[in-house]
Formats: sequence, structure tokens, C-alpha cells
Amino acid sequence: MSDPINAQFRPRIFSGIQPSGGLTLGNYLGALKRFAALQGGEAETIYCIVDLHAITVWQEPEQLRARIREAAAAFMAAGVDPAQSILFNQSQVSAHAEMAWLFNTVARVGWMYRMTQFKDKAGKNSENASLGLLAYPALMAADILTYQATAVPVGEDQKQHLELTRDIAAKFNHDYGVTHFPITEPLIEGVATRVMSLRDGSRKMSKSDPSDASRINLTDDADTIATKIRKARTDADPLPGSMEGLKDRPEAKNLVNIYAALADETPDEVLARFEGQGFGAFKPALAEVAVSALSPITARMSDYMADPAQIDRTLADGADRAAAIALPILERTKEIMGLLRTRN
Ligand code: AQP
Repeated sequence: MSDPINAQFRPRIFSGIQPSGGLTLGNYLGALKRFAALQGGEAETIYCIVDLHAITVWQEPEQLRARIREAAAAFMAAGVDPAQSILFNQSQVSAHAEMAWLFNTVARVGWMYRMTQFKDKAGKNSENASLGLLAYPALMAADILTYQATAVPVGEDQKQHLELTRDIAAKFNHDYGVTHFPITEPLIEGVATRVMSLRDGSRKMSKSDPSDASRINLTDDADTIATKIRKARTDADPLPGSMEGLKDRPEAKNLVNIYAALADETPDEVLARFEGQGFGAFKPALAEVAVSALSPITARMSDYMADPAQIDRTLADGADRAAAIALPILERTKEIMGLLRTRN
């Protein structure tokens, strides 16, 4: 249930994706598809390509620029309409970085060290990780709270960061005796909140996984998609009649969940049709569903990417609209903290 404090805020949805690689089927099912579906409801929708997050690990500058545009193309190809939503890249709205600094003074160092994503990404040599990678969740809180967003659609992997955003909002409101930030709700819904690697059912499908075979990229053509699915790791057993029977078969469960999410069915509906059949029958059927869902998106992406100047104009327009919401909230935050206003 939503925190009662949120009733005092205008319903607003915010979410973002890092341009840290080409976007994957995981990003599509866990994020983009839902971003598009949430448009046109009672809440305003604001979607962001979080490039300042991407540079917390090394990015080749030219490649990053290309990936920001490619991500924008993927958002639009997946149905995010810049006329219905605000679509922009984070670094064009300086309020995100400014608010992140303010939140660096609210968040505690211990909160950051507890983040599993920091531990995973920093690896054994965490002393050598960028300071930005450690402070990443404070920037994410800034992304969300600079718009006083009441809800954030995310995949399961971002749940811990969302909890930290809520902690920062609650501590700020408590320390300064105000109701300035909502306690943002995570929207983690559907069967594809955690799409797993095609090579290892215990790891999340990720755009920065060194193995390209572990993921389906939104730019993969039909043959590549079919090959990756054919080679996906599975077991030799036939499929059971319901998900209960897949409890200890993570790779099989993952493929059934992907099928269900792409076909807009429940996993049990999918299994009811494939009960008793092996992966020799299931994988080609999954490849067909995946190709028919993803090919139109890939085609639209390449149309958008053929006109990078238009993508840049769309992002600049989105940044202006985002800044118009963010700046007054940033200024009020500074005022609450005892800083002098820089704009009226
Ligand atoms: N495998 C996934 N299943 C479901 N949802 C996913 N998301 C990412 N991977 C999956 C969701 O996509 C949104 C954007 O994620 P992000 O780009 O900010 O970073 P991430 O979660 O760290 O995604 P990646 O692909 O794993 O990026 P890298 O490799 O750069 O770290 C989020 O809502 C996320 O939950």
C-alpha cells in the first residue's frame, strides 16, 4: 500500500535506463514495455537515459554518445511517445547532479556499502572503484525525487536502490521537519521482473555481460535471436504442466517466463500447451514468439537511428520540459536546507 504522505503529491512516474551497452530483452520486458504501457494514465510519465550513471564505470566517449542515441531510439521504438511522456538524457538537466550532491549529505556511507549492486560491480578490488559507483544510489534518488515522483517502474534488481531512495526521502523529511519528498513506490510487476541470462539461470540478463550469447539485444536480427535461443542452456527433462514443477529448473523457468511475457500470457497458460514436450519443441516456438515481438521494434529503432539530429532535438526538447519541473523542486530543497536560492 502506498505511503499516506504520497496523497499530497501529484501522481508522477519516473524511470531510467543506463546507456552502458545496447539494450536487452531484460531491459525491454522489465522496463521499456511497461514504460510504454503506463503512458496516458492519471500519472505524468518522465523517462530518462541515465548517462551520468553509465559513466560510474568506464565508457569510451564516442561509443557512449552513440549508445545514448541508440537508447533514445529503443525507448521510442518500444512505444515511449515523446509527445505523451517526457523523454530526455540525464546529463542535460543539471538539477540531477545538484540534487545528488545535496543527497550525498543526507545519505550515510554505511547505506552505500550495503548495496549489492556496488559489491557486484566493484568486485574484489572495491578500493579502486569510482567514487561515483559507490554514490550511484544517491544520484538515483536525486533522479526520482527531483520530480517528486510517486512511483517508479523497475525490474527486481533495482528494488534495493528504491528502498534507499525511500530512506533518503524519509530522512530528509524528518531531519528538516517537512513533507517535501514522497515515499516513492516501486512498481515491480509481471512475470519478467528478472529476466535471467541465457547461459546461466542464476545470473540476470545484463547489457554489460561479457558474453553476447547470454542476452538478446534489441538490435539482434531474427537469425541471431533464433540461434541464441537454440543455444540457450536448458536441461533434458520435458516441461511440466505448471510452474510449480519448474521450482528447481532456473533455466527452463526463465525461458517459460520470457515466452509468457512476450506473448502476454501467464506462465501456466504456456505450460498447459507445452506439457510433456522437450526443449526441441519449445525453443523454436519461443524463437518465433521472440522474433515476432522484437522484429518490429528493431526495425523502428533503425528508422529512428537513421536520423540522429532528430533524436538530439527530441532529447533537447525533453530536457527543457524536465528542467521546468525539476528546477523549482531543487530550489525549494536548497531553501529548506538553509542555502540561498539561485533562481526565483
Ligand atoms: N534482466 C532484467 N530483467 C528485468 N529487468 C531488467 N532490467 C535490467 N535488466 C533486467 C531493468 O531495466 C531497467 C534499466 O536498468 P539499468 O540500465 O539502469 O541498469 P541495470 O539494472 O544494471 O541493467 P543492466 O542491463 O544489467 O545494465 P548494466 O549491465 O550496465 O549493469 C531497470 O528498471 C532494471 O531493473
